[in-house]
Amino acid sequence: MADGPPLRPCLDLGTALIATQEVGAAHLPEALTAQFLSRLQTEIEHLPYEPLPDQIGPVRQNADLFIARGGMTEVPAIAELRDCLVRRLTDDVAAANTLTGWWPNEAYVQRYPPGSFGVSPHRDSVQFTQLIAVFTTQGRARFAICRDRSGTDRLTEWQTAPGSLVLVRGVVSGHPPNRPFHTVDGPTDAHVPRFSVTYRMNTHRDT
Ligand SMILES: O=C(O)CCC(=O)C(=O)O
Repeated sequence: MADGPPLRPCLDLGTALIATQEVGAAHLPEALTAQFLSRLQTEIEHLPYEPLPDQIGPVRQNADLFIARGGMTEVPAIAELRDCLVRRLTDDVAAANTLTGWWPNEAYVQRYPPGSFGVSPHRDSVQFTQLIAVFTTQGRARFAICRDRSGTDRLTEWQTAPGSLVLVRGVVSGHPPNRPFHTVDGPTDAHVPRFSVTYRMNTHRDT
């Protein structure tokens, strides 16, 4: 049962959302409350993960994946965080009128073992609309916005850590597509796997 809000009450989602829309991405180092972070990590620790394919087109990746969809009833902390994130974006944030109807119907839970190289530079698919929200729940890794797929020119780079949130711009209806190339390195710490939970609204699905 819930015993505290997932997101820190003082979180400045407004500034982060405007930055995401203007420059493509934003980083909030401390987004989750400590209590909720612990609950979320416990929930995702032993999900039935499947290894991601090593390569999809030009994108190389080294992680395990579990996807929760629709009502997400099997993962109540993930569902609760989704509700809270959407509520905070729509109630608290003036710029949220540009996020009309954003309802993430998918949560991608990724586990990066120590020694993984992460995910090479890529853009999220066009079916993921408006916003992509990436929470780190355990471990640390460099997350970078890149000029192009080569990844040689990192425009912005952050250290993700437990409780942090990265927002990435998705496709916005009526605007030219300008999804940023981004990449995440493998876990920074040699013995600690990294876990992330990424919320996406997949327009190719009904729920
Ligand atoms: O695990 C992450 O930090 C996000 C990885 C990513 O960019 C993706 O799955 O598209």
